[in-house]
Amino acid sequence: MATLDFYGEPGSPPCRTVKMVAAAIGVKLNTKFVDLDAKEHLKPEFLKMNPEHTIPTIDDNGFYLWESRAIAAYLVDQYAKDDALYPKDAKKRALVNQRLFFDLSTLYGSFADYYYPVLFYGAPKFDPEKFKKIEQAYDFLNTFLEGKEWVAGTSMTIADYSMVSSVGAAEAVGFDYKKYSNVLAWFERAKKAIKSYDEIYHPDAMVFKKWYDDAGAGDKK
Ligand SMILES: N[C@@H](CCC(=O)N[C@@H](CS)C(=O)NCC(=O)O)C(=O)O
Repeated sequence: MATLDFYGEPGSPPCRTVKMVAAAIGVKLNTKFVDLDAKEHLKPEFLKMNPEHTIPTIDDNGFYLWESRAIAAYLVDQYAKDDALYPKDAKKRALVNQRLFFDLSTLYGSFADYYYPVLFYGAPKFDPEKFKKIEQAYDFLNTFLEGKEWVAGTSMTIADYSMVSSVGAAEAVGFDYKKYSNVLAWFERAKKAIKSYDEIYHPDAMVFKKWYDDAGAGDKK
């Protein structure tokens, strides 16, 4: 079984994507806990690997890579027994890429933009204008999923894994994704299909919820 070093911490939604994809394709992650509170990600040894100082980061025998979606794509290209999770066919792959970039910039992007100032950077209140962007993103995703089982194409791909992390983070802090009926049906389907869900996903999502509670975020709307 392929093994590589994985730098991350429980609670981080993008770290979850990498852990779930690795589990799905049988890559073993040698996990190295990075304590963001202790600023371990700003230490010179970490910056040498990833000057952008983000987790998840992997070290595959001296090959350093960060950005969860790029890591997921690399793991499938390099180690999966087939290309099901990240098709090589140009059009199929283009659709997966579109959804991954949508997730990065819009679905997870709008979520982070609204929640993170309060959760992590001491903002006293949430900005309601930013909340509208999350709702718009979920409207888009709901539309993409109309009549579809998976977010890109006819089977599960890394775009589903990435968006399960994003929607799961939203679920953990009480965002009402259930009012988007296609998103709700897909999320339930995806959670069942991800074999590592109970082992990886759920405990990590609870850590994320604790961050929300610790920041007293419920009172800042
Ligand atoms: N788009 C990136 C986001 C990575 C990210 O921002 N990770 C956070 C933890 S969830 C982090 O490392 N924050 C520390 C920092 O940016 O200095 C990904 O998907 O990997």
